[in-house]
Amino acid sequence: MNIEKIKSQFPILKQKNRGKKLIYLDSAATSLKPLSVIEAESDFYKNYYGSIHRSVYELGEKATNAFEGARNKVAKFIGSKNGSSIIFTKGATEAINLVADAWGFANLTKDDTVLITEMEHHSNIVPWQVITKRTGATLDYISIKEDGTLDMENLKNKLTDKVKMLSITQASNVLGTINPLKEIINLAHQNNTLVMVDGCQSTPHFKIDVEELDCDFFSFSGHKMLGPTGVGVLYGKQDLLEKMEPYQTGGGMIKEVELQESTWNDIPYKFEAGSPNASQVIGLSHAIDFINELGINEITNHTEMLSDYAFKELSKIDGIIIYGPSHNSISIVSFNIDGIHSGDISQMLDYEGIALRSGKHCCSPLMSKLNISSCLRLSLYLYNDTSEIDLFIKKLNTTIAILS
Ligand code: 7TS
Repeated sequence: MNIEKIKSQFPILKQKNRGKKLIYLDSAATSLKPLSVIEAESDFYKNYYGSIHRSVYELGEKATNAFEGARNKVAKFIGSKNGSSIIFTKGATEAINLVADAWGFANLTKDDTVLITEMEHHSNIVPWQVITKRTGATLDYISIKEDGTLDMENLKNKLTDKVKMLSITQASNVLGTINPLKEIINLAHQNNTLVMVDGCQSTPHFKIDVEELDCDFFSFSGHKMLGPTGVGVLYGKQDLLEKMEPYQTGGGMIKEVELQESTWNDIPYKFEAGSPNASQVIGLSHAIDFINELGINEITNHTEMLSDYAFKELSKIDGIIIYGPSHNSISIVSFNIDGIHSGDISQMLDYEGIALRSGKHCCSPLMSKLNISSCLRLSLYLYNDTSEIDLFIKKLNTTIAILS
């Protein structure tokens, strides 16, 4: 990949951070946006803006075509045969809440268990806490091992006939661990357990094929994969979505409305109440074009190479503690420096132009498991190169020398 050419397509990389050249190392929180995505949103507002799904006039028709075209593009991108399995939400968080609420409320009882893992983001913990409390069901956690991978023996032991749902991240936003989903989903299905996948960190980095995985639900956010904020996706198997009650109600999601009763629209519209986030959805469709043009496998190779390099260089630092497996394809490396608070380091690096995150990364249970209160996280994407890692390591070493 020609990284210089790629960089030139991200206008924000021309900005400075605290007066220094911006080195952006926080893509797991949110990715930067290429000009094509920024312009796609503005083009929609300038040239064919109209209310979608409800207008006969030409502008509205063009807008509706772009919106529905985006749905089909997303379906293809994640290997779904049917556009009607793709529900647009405002993000992965809303997608998981949708399933926890709409599926969970109708299907969970006090005798049931929802299983998640110790490496989940709060977005895949709290919705399940709330719905298990409301229904009287139990929420249980699969352990992780010392090396930051999932304890498969523990998973097998916990997968009892009480477990109705297993909700699991495909890739950890702190450890970088990639979970063996195919095997996990097979085990769950043999046990009649449904599987919801949080694909937030995996979708930007490697090829997703929901049909091949055979997951029941899959969610991700547009803003982590070059798309706009305010758009995410829930994929669901058609038979499950058809049986589920709506999550939110109002315009667009109904067939008939009478004074006391209403009937629901077909999927996916049943789950898209209100005027949709059309500009964001159109922006996401252009983000997918950008990724497809580069090639998702090329992106995987590049970010895998970057994280291998970062691991190698970081490992040379005295007093560093790195969390998670020493290799991953999503370019995440989390660490602490013995005796120095992670927040102090990220603050000092900020003054060197380097943007990276420190904190709990919305994974408090994982922090407790690792016995730490916070850590630093380096996360890289297709616009990063090894020279940025070199500069980061150099500045990190200076920072450590000052703070030690
Ligand atoms: N799941 C995972 C694995 C995530 O990393 C995130 C966001 C979410 C769910 C929620 O996504 P949202 O777009 O709905 O907010 N992760 C992060 C992060 O690691 N730093 O900031 C946000």
